[in-house]
Amino acid sequence: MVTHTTLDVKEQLITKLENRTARIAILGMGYVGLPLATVFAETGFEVIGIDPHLAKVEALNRGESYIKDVSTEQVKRLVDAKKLSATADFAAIRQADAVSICVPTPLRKTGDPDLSFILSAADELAKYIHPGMVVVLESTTYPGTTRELLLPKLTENTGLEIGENFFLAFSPERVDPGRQDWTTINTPKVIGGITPACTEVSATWYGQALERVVPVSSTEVAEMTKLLENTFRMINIGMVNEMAIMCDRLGIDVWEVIEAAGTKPFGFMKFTPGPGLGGHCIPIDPLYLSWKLRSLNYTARFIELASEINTGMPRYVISKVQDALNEHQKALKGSQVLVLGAAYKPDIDDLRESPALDVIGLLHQKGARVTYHDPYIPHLDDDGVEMTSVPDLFQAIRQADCVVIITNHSSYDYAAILEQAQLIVDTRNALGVEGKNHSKVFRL
Ligand code: SAJ
Repeated sequence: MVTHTTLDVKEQLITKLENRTARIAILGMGYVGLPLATVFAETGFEVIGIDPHLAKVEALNRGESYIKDVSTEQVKRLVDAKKLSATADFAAIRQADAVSICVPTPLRKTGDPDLSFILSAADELAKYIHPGMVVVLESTTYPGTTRELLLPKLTENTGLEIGENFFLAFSPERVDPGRQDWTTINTPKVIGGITPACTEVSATWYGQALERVVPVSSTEVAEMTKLLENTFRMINIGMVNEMAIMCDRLGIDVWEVIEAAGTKPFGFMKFTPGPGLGGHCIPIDPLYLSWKLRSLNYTARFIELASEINTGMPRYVISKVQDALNEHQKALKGSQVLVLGAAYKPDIDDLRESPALDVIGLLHQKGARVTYHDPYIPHLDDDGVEMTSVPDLFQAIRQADCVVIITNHSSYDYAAILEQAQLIVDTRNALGVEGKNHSKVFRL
């Protein structure tokens, strides 16, 4: 029931959001939270970033960025203008009017969703939450999380009444790390509330900073929208990986097939095969959906099949390396293999779920002598095996019995690599036409 006071609460909050006097708190200052904080701060809001990692808090308060997509110049300017600050103390929520939760939603070792970050953020929020607040969850999760987990934690024992003096919504992040053309500001933002008033308040908030907000009817629709987006990518990548395996059996060049199919101006979207599926989103988010459906006695067959194919790609790459070495009468065991590129995709410095780690692990298991090079990843720890990127790339290339291109960073001189390597397995078609039909190049 909307009473005179609750109408005031909602209207007062909307007014503060519209005149940007509302104070913003962002929980989790990672690759989603920091860009979002800067976007709100740039439009005049006073933003406080809350993160348990003191190193991040201190860096931000020194005016330094640790996220490639956010410049230190921008952070310094916003911190100096007192529009952005950071703290590890969740009590700062007490002063906030609007809170965005941007914490990780990884998988446990068992493959089940790990909601511990969302739950601990909710527990902290429940301590300091007050009437007249709007909370938006951005972390990718299964449909129902906001209503079934977050809502009870934020309304039980707090006396808050959802949609009347407290507003809760879900808005999926759509950050594509490293992308310059589509950013937090200009990427349309889907947002769905627990109640229509929740949608109205949260859409008003985000609409003050983002170019386009797309309100939907519920938090479940917003949660499912994100899962459709990422499941779409995972399944199509899995399909094209299986295409690569089938073309190999048929003796057909899958890269030429994909290029040709890509000339279709409608009804086709190009994906390319690779050594596996990396990143903290695409390989993981769809498994939140299949996990939820299993609890409802339904098997999400497309997701499970795509996941099986994608996770099998590193082993398929190893078989290609063995075949390539075999052409040089060499066994994989004892051969020197150089892995080129470790990040999960080109031109970024992120190792999370990178297939390079699986390929390196499998090469070690097979007894190969493994080195790696990645201009963005100076060191890596592969299940306890500490490795350092080789200091002299072309010396390592010349010394390698086989070079495996796993991540096609644009900074590599592929012509020189082709010239100086003895043998190359190219899992990304990085060598392009020069690599096609070249006697020392094997491709997926
Ligand atoms: N990959 C392929 N073949 C392809 C495309 C990608 O093997 O045709 C691999 C990549 O090498 C990488 C993985 O899949 O290992 C994921 O790649 P991605 O391009 O989906 O990149 P992410 O995970 O960094 O970012 C994605 C966003 N990417 C794009 O939309 C292009 C988007 O799906 C989400 O906004 C974001 O995840 C997220 O945060 O969910």
